[in-house]
Amino acid sequence: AATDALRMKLTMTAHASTKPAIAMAAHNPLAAKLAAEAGGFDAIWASGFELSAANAVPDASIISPDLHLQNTRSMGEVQDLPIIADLDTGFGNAINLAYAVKKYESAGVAAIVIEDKTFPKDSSLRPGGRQLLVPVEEFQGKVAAAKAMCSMLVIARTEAFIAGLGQDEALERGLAYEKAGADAILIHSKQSTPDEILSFCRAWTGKVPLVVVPTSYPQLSFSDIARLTDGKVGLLICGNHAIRAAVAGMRRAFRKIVNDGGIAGVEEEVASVSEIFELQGDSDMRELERKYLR
Ligand code: SPV
Ligand code: MG
Repeated sequence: AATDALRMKLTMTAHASTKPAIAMAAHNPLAAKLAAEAGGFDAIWASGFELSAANAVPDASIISPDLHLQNTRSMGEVQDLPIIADLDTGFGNAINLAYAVKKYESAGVAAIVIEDKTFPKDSSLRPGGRQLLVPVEEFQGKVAAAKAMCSMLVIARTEAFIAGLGQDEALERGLAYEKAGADAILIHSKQSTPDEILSFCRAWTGKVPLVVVPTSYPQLSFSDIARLTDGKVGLLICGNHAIRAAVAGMRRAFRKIVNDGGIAGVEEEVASVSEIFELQGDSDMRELERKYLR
């Protein structure tokens, strides 16, 4: 059901000059629940960057596949928005991916994103990162394998701009991945202005919607992006704003406690204990206690 809802949202918004679907990043179930509670998001982006950061390791295929799967599944257990799982390069070749997608589908995931870099990957946003792409045919095999083995949406991501290969290569790869069966194409850029992405979107002649992650070019509003790309963007991903908000909030509070030599000064700026009880689903547990504890 979550996959159908996301599919509908993606295809209805793309090509219609309306607001694209918006996904908010999360790195754990609590962040996913807070994103759902915010009310304005259509999906949760189970971000590899966020999960890596939450474990204080680089976003470079270092997190174990088991931890990745378990974290993704638990995000879906505490809130109802569809989960878009960031499978990076697919944990290996097309065969590794073919086995992995079944596990993500069983975990309740609605959509996956796979990217055309070599394994192990490096973060797209890292200055001077090691960005090598696999041959087009090899990645088409990954897209086809994922499509054949599950009914989740398969979003194929090209890192052609990230690898410095230019728009022609990006368009060629996007079209090749659509041909292999991708439901949408994610086009990523780390330029500090949206020019590269806007130009790609305008030149896009494929039929499937586009997906963008405007982390490095945050100037445009969601509706600006929809308008300036002729409605070809069906999904916008806020790539890492949960972990960045968490880090900024903790740093501020920790610094103040150390400087103040006490905890009174942060009372106003941290969540109350009762808010945390509520996020833990405390009232549901009390209800179970009332009914069943004898
Ligand atoms: C992520 O959030 O893990 C992404 C987006 O893949 S980016 O970090 O910009 O590559
Ligand atoms: Mg990622």
